[in-house]
Amino acid sequence: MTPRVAMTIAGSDSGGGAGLQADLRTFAAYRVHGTVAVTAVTAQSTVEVTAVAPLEAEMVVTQILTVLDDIEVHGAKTGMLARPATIRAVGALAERGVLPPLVVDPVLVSSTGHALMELGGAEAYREALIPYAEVVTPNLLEAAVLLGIDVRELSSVGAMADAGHAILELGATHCIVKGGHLLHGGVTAQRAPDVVVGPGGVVELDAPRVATTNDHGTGCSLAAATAAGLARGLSTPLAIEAAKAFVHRAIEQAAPWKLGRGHGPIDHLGWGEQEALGPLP
Ligand code: PXL
Repeated sequence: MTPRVAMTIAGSDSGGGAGLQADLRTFAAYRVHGTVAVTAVTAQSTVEVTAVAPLEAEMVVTQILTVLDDIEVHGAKTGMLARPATIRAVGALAERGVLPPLVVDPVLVSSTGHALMELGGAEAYREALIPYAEVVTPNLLEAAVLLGIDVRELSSVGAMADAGHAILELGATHCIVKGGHLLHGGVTAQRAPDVVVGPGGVVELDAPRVATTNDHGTGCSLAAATAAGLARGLSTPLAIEAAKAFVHRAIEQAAPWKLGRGHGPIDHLGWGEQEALGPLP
């Protein structure tokens, strides 16, 4: 058996919770071989991002082309791209048809409020990368920035669906507007509904909110799981549904973990389940 292959084009999280580290664990959980184009190195913990060092866009492209020249890759995701020039360079590869089906997580700002993208990122995503995305996965804040609206306008499932449709007008095929940051408004904080908009219409993927601070890397993992599902040959709607279930389970199982003083990682590899079986050798 030769595994299917996915690629993450993403930044490194030194704390290991988000970024390419979360993506590779997600690929492993899906039994998909993971390849990586690193876009930036971040110095961060579960509490804060203290520094970001982006790579040159050209180096990111070289990593991608070097891998693609040798290995057939069946699905890809972009995470933190750090620079508008990198967004445009990856978009140019997608335009040339060089990349496999692409999941674009339009990362702009970390949950702790640290900028993970230089100025001009939203415009670059809109113009140069989202048009080639099979799936785009903005959270509420990213959707608002991409559309130039106030995030408070996205406080209902209906408004999230409208935002998803507006993002599809940029050229993407599916959009998941993630409700994880939804705190007020028509939908209560007890739910974390994601709204999926695509050719088949609007689907609300609802899940009870898990009471946990171990939620770092959930956005990265959802996009990576969707790319892994596509790499395994799932249809896009099924890949999205499976990804949502995967991340929900990983959040639930990591809820008791105590890794760091801030937002800890999620349980990609089902370690919580193994604990129930007793200690490993
Ligand atoms: O979740 C966005 C994200 C992506 N990539 C890296 C990150 C983060 C959030 O902290 O650190 C490297």
